Amino acid sequence: MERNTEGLRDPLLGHERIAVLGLGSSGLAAAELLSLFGKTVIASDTRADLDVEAQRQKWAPSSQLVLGRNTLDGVTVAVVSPGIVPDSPIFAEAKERGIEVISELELAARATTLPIIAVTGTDGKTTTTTLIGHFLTASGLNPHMGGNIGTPLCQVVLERRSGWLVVEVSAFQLLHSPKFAPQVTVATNIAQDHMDYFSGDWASYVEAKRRPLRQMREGVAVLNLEDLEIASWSEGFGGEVTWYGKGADSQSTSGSWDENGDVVLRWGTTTKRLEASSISLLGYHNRLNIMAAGLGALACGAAPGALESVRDYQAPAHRLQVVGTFEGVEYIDDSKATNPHAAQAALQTLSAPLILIAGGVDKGLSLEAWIDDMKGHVSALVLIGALSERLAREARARALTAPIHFAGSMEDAVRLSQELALSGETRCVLLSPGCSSFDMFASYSARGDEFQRAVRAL
Ligand code: UMA
Repeated sequence: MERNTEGLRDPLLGHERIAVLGLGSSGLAAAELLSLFGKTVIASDTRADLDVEAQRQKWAPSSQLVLGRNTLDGVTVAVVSPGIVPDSPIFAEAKERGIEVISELELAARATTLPIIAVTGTDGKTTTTTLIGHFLTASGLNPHMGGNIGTPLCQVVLERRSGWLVVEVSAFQLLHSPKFAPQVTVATNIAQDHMDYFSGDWASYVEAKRRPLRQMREGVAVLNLEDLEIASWSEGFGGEVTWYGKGADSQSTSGSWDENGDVVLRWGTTTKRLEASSISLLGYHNRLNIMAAGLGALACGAAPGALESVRDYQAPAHRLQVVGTFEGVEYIDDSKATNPHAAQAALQTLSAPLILIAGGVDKGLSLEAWIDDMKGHVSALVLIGALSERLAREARARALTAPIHFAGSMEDAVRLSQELALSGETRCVLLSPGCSSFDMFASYSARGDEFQRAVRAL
């Protein structure tokens, strides 16, 4: 593993004292990267009880650690963690003092000399990112995945000095990324999400998601033709656009679309058909992800034949993951559905009827379209978490006739769902919460793990 500056460039030339705000995985990786260039890091976190002694050993000796508050003392640039909300007073203070604020993502992109393919959008990012990684690996192109998917990009950049960086980018990261301009950007779709973080400012959320395309002067944009918002992003784009989805077959020389469950990809003079029988991922939304990833990988130079490796691609956990069948009832874990749009895709993919376990953090999003999709699909609704009361109220107001139940824990929700299934006709229980998990769990994966544990304990 590399730990020198070879193959990297100073991301903040001329700046010597840099604040790192927030010491989660992003902040710690940023502090280490800055230290490699001899910068004095003023690292701070609002948590007073944080233990970062082990990581601190990797920082430049002149660095300082401040716990219990964030500080900008004596710095010219601040590297900010994605979890710090835009209306935090620290941003107003930075502005007043003329301190440049950049994301950890931006810092990493400035430091690396490797080509980047970024995946932006609301849903499908992680599946698309891992599929691109899978296709590039099958092509021998040495991809390294990072960003919102889990490993901070600064850490990837510290450890890898050749190959492609395949990066899932979030709106939180892009908000403070004024120069981030990948070689290839894939945009999946735009739906309501994170309105709590953006204080209801929809335009800021969409603009953050669009940012890589606004800033690219050249390169390739892979855009979803079926999403009206994304389709409009080709306007003013400086590079080459390739489309996927319905209608893409009649567009330009490159594109991807569905033909009776097969995914067809055209790239210049080559046409590649991925047979439906070779695709294990469920649902049309996942075929869109395959189209997006296939075109993205081709834009990075993957061999068309490498796309056949879709045959042995395994979806990441907690995305329409079949846990098993117990006493004739099938249990499906879709804990990654952290907004209503993602939960709608699950309902549209699976056969009705099903018992739906839903709820979690109230992100201030519209629930109407999701509730409408529940009609005819859901035979009973089992609600958990903070959104329960509002979801039940709005479901009744929109005339959802399925009975609504409340559960205090995942274990109770699973047990109740089993009773409902065994006393009726429904043979499928789906966890697809439509909300983030932080009211009851550490993450969506902890929530999914808890669901799977409860199911296996039945
Ligand atoms: N903190 C402050 N000041 C504040 C607020 C927080 O100092 O005002 C501190 C907290 O006390 C904590 C640290 O900042 O110690 C947390 O930072 P963080 O929340 O940014 O967490 P990281 O560990 O750096 O994780 C981040 C992403 N987290 C968020 O966007 C909230 C991870 O995405 C990402 O995987 C990781 O960087 C690596 O790139 C998670 C996520 O939930 C999975 N993303 C959202 C989503 O997918 O919906 C966007």
